[in-house]
Amino acid sequence: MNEKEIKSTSKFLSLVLRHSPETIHLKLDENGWANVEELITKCNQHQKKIDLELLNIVVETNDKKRFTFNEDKTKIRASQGHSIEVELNLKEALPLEFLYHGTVEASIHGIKEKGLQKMSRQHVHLSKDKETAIKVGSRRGKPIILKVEARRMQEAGFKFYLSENEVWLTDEVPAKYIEF
Ligand code: HQG
Repeated sequence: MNEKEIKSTSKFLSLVLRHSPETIHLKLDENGWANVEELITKCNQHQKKIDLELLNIVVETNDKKRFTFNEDKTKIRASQGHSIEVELNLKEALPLEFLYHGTVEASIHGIKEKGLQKMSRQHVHLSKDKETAIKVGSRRGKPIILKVEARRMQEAGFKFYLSENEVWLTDEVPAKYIEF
């Protein structure tokens, strides 16, 4: 099992568990869970070679803990990042004073105008520290880090959720709570 295989499997799982399960004719339940046996079978039928051992390694070693098994390991889902509608039963949580968002220059104009929006995902994603936000922004180019006044938003009635893998999620961030 090499790094490359693990990473490509993680990417493939992100695709089918967050965005388009139909690519491999997989069905997720309303909470985003896929049946593990069905997932393995359907991946293999669609030219993505995978077995339980590889799946276990991907779940356990994933840098962001993107995927979780249920208790008896019969089901698996992505902890956040979905574009398809799923009910994750996220826990509402009390954010720190500030949270961070990594983005790039091309998005700044739109963010100043409309605040941070979900775009194609189910939530706006925020990070608890700048380092993580830099990584998120770097996926698109030279990162720009925005500081979000999370506590003040929360006091004004906005809700925050913490995913199982510790990503902060919210519905939107109006521009007035963002330090550019
Ligand atoms: C931008 C990865 C213009 C926003 C990461 C971002 C994260 C706007 C892009 C997770 C805007 C959306 C999510 C507005 C927001 N006008 N642009 N009003 N509001 N944007 O990928 O936060 O590795 O959907 O700044 O680590 O980049 O996949 O969101 O650049 O946790 O597990 O629109 O995905 O996790 O991009 O990333 P995304 P994101 P994984």
